[in-house]
Parts: sequence; C-alpha cells; structure tokens
Amino acid sequence: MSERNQEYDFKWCPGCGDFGVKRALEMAINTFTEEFEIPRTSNVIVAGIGCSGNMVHLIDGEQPFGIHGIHGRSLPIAFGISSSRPDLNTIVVAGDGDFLSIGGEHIAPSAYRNPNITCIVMDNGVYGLTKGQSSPTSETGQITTSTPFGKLERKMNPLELYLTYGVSFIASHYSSKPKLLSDFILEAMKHKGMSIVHVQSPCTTYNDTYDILKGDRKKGIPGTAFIIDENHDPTDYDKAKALVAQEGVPLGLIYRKEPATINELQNKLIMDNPSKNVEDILSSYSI
Ligand SMILES: Cc1ncc(C[n+]2csc(CCOP(=O)(O)OP(=O)(O)O)c2C)c(N)n1
Ligand code: SF4
Ligand SMILES: [Mg+2]
Repeated sequence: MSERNQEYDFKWCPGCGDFGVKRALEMAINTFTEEFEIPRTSNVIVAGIGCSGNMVHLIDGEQPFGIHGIHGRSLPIAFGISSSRPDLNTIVVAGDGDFLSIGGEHIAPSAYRNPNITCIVMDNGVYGLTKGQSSPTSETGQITTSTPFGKLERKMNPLELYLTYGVSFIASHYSSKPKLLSDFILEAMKHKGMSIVHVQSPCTTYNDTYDILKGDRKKGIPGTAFIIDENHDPTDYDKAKALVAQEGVPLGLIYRKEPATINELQNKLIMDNPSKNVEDILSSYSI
C-alpha cells in the first residue's frame, strides 16, 4: 500500500482507544522519518486482523507501506520483511486477540531471534471486531458475548510473558496520552531488536475500561494505571519482573537490553564462512 485506499470504509466506534494509538504512531513515524532522513515508504506496517489491525488503512498523510495479512501471523510476516529488508522500519500493529491468542505461539520464537521489529499491541481485553468475545486479557469472571456466565480462565499478564520470553524492549502505556505514547513508540523503533509497546486501548462498545484505568474520584474508582517510578532501572531484569508482578497497569519503559539481532548474527555467520560456495553449504547439511 503506497496510497490510502479511499474505498476502505472501516470506521472505529466513537471514543475507541485505537484513535489515540493511531495519533501516537503517526507522530512516531513522522519523527523517525525526519530524524533518519528516510522516505516515508521506508516504514512498513504489518497489521493483525481485528479493529486494531485496521490501523494500517487509517493512517493519515503520506502513506507508509502496509500489509494486512493473516489473523495471528503478523510476527512471521514482519520477520520475513525485516530479514530481507533490514533497511526498513518494520512495525507490527495488532490486538490482544491477534497477538496473544491466535498469534501467541509466535512470540517466543520471535523473542529468541530478536529481529529488528517494533510491535504495538492494542489491548482492549476483548475481540472487538467479532463483537466482544473474551480474550486472554479479559478479567476472570468477566461477562462477555462468549462467556455469558463469566470467564473461567485466569487473566494473562502479557508484560510478564514478554519478559519471560526475553523480548529485548518492553514498554507499557495507554491510549489516552498520544504524545507520551508516541515517545515510547519512537524509542521502540530506535531500539535494535524486538520491541513491544503494549497499549491499553479501551473498546468503548464491548469493554469500556477508561474509568477503571484512569480512575474517577466522583464515582470512587481509584484507577489502575500508574506512572513507573523514575528510579526504576529498566536494565535490571529482576526489578522489571517485580514491577510487572504489581497490581495495575504500569506506564513507561519496563525493560531494555541489547543482545545481537538475528540479522547481526546472520551477517557474522556469512563473514565467518566467506569461502563457502552453494555446493559446500548444501553438503554441510548432509549426514
Ligand atoms: C483464522 C481466523 N480465525 C478467526 C477470525 C475471526 N476474527 C477476526 S478478528 C478476531 C479477533 C480480534 O481480536 P483482537 O485481536 O483483540 O482485535 P480487536 O478487534 O479487539 O482490536 C477474530 C477472532 C479470523 N478472521 N480468522
Ligand atoms: S468495537 Fe471496540 S475496538 Fe472495535 S472499533 Fe468499536 S470501540 Fe474500537
Ligand atoms: Mg482486542
């Protein structure tokens, strides 16, 4: 996609958190493109299937490239792009269902490879596009269209999962502060390796969590989102583990390390084996 498709008529519901994420992503792409003096088309968005994935069709202004692929398969598609075209800024946009449920099996292999991609996960705790079924991040006991008597399973903690798998950059934020969110997305884009910005992006139609996240004094709701303490050291794995084990939604950078990316390792392997021709390479696989 190098031109916005005017005939694509998908619209987010009024108040959907994904509007704020879109604004944040646009700001981050603009800054990244300007700072590195690259063409807009050197950014490529790989989208999951869901209301969130429709982001790829809704970006305003000069268009980046985009792929709206298969449900749950944004990570393998992004890996293919970043391996073959390391010059591109590869960005995944996906929902909690797409990324953590049907696509969940791709997170671990991707974390172990550490490709240079940035993932923006829009977590609304439901499958919005298909009318509000429960997702891995719905609350236990939550009534949804697929759990009319309450969800039985435990609620997933995605930040803990990313840390356990060794994702090399993990940030958490919400959609209500697009400028702040864009700063973390930009940092994630600059990070060499797999980065995830996990965003609480409420679904106003099936799971409106704005009050729960931000709190409402008049209604006596304390608010679950909290800014990460400025003394938090994101390079300290144990501190990051303790942080994500806390109740509530941390806002900020949780963890960062800089292991080699899969592209760097592949390049080294090629450099270390310069004389091999195709026949030699093939024969090294025979037993
Ligand atoms: C293989 C496959 N299975 C199921 C679906 C139906 N489907 C489309 S989107 C979706 C869930 C999306 O949920 P999420 O990723 O949380 O996105 P949201 O709409 O909430 O942003 C499902 C189950 C599909 N399109 N393809
Ligand atoms: S159904 Fe929910 S997630 Fe989908 S556009 Fe509407 S508010 Fe957003
Ligand atoms: Mg969702």
